[in-house]
Amino acid sequence: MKATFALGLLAAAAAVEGHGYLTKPSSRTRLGSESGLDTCPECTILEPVSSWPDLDVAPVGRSGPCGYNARVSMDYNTPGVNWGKTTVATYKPGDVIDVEWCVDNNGDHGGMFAYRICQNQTLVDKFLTPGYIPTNDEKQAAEDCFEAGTLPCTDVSGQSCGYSPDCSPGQACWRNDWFTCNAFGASSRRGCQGVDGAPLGSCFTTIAGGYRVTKKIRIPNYASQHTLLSFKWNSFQTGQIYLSCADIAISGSGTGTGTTTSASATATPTGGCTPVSTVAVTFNELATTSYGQNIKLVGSIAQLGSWNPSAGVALSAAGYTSGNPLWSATVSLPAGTTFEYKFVNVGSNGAVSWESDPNRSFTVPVGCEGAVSVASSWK
Ligand SMILES: [Cu+2]
Repeated sequence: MKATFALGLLAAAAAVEGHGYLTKPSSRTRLGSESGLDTCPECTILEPVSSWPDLDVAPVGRSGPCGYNARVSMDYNTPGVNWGKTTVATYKPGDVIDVEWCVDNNGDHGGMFAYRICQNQTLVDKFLTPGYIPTNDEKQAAEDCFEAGTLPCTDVSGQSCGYSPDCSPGQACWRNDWFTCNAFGASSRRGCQGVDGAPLGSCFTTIAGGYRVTKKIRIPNYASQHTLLSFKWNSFQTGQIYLSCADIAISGSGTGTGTTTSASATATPTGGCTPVSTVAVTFNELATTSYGQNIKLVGSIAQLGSWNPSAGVALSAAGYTSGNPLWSATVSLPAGTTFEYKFVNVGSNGAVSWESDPNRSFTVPVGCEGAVSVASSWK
């Protein structure tokens, strides 16, 4: 089990330095580092707390939604010398924007992360007033507001929004509105650095060099001349949470990006054939297995078990040979359905191993074809 493996490392990992912070847009923490006042921007840590599997349960205390760096006694919940007084970026409501954070090579704890905007200006103003440090109650109230203002991964059409490989269905971390790092114990493209697979040094950290982690978020339909974008990373490996904020403005008329529905974009078939409402989709997966192992198809829609392997679709090995290890299943699905999926290998003892990230995705074609097939190989 992955969880057992991770727990075995916990004692050794607790002393590991490293970690991460928001870099694009420029967070207060990044500006603190660039001004020379913060000698370890990736060390702004809320600890020790319960960071997993419930991502929202830990009180933020003095860390607030913008972070407190105990190493250099810097509270990023108030404007400082070179941050917090002006905005670093202006967006329009509905804009889809690129965001980036940086994880240190020595402290990639895996887990999940989120970007949030609190739409209560009165609360946010407490964090924009030079010389004023919000009380812990105000920090918690703002954190609750930021949690309510999580910008879902799923708001950006075309973005892959999978579930954490270190989380199980039924656990509080089983959610794909947050972004997920790859499996903590993966042998390749592991953890948060594996999300982009970017080279070491692709962003700045002070301890062992950083790896950038990029995603897209959609700015909400909300306007403010000065508000905060808060970044929160919950560690899977350690009882740590990383928080940082960027000062941004949201103004102008909305672009509406991301609000279009995918169904309307699908071409209407022409040529006199009869459009079908359901399509028989055959999945042909080449996967070498040993005796007693079975391959199942698990995905984001109910027909594929809603990511629950025990409710997934069993593939047949009727066509399996040593030279062509074919597993196959046919599922009837509504035309136009878009979903993500993976194959899993279920051992004779019930142990489930998943294919590596990223998730596969598929859209059932709309048209006159009543059957399609999808070929793939175990990855
Ligand atoms: Cu750490």
